[in-house]
Amino acid sequence: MQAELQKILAEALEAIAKASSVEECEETRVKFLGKKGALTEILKGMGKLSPEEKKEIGQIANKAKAEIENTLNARFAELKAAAQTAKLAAEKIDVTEPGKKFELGAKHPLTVTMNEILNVFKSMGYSIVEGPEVETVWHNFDALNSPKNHPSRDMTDTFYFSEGRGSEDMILRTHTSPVEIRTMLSQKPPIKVVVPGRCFRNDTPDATHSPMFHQIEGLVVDEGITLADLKGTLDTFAKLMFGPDARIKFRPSHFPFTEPSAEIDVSCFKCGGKGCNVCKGSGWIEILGCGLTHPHVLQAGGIDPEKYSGFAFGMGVERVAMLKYGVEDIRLFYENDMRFISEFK
Ligand code: 2NM
Repeated sequence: MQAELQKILAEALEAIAKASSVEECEETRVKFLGKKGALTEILKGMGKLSPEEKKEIGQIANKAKAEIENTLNARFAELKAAAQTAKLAAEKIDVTEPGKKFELGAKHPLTVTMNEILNVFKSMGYSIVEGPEVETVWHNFDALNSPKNHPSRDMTDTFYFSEGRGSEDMILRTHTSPVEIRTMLSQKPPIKVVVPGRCFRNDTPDATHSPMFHQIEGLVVDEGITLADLKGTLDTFAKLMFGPDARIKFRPSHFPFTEPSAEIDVSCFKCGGKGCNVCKGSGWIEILGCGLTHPHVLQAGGIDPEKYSGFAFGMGVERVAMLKYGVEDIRLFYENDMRFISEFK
């Protein structure tokens, strides 16, 4: 038994010395000291021995066990330290390497333009409101005094969600005006709001058309609102947006939702009115449509047109941005090409 113990000890020490990883070291521990390990098996057989032999063999066995344990622990520590050293070496960072260059993003030119327009109206005391892009035919057309046979209602112009054209049918809004209807229905005058948002028209894309584009519309409703308020407001807007020398000109026009209606030209911000490539030689640039809110529209919004009057206006954000930045093709706004977007940093 003594010889057997010596043999196990020698084998164990050799196995420990050979163990080249923490895992192998653990396997060795189980093999010799585990519940079914070689040394454990030997000690189980000691019951059959005489008391003297028990004492003698027990001492040898305990010594062998202690030696195996100590050697194992030392080897464990050694291997763990080696593993840690290897890990640190693998993770070593050369702090003198040049850093990765992170390109700073840029605000989209449409966002910049939209915020500029909105900030001008905010400075004049307007609230910003938003509403759904999916609308009912009623909010988008009927409530806005649009004739039942108006071509803008056609499937060739408007995105319908169904075959029907009834007031309850759903479409993608063609302008942000339905939000003004919702505002009138939920707020009492005085109302003074600007409404930014996406609009959708079934247009074939080209340099100046996109089936999705952005509008900003405004609506003011109160007692005694006149065309003079509209003119003063838009003149102030033009000067704050395009500079103190900007002038505006009203051209009669027609919209179903306003009466009278006008289109506004602003003196060319590039040439100041002399004529250039931006204004195509005329000195003027068309920037928005406007008018006094039609009594039918006020009525649809639950507002008494005998007591109240209002004005409204609308402009295309893409158009303003194209003029301002000299962008020649509207489609560039939607391609997310960083070379284009970075030009506006
Ligand atoms: C325009 C031109 C003229 C307009 C009308 C309304 C509403 F809903 F209040 F009646 N909002 N915006 C309007 C008027 C829009 O865009 C060219």
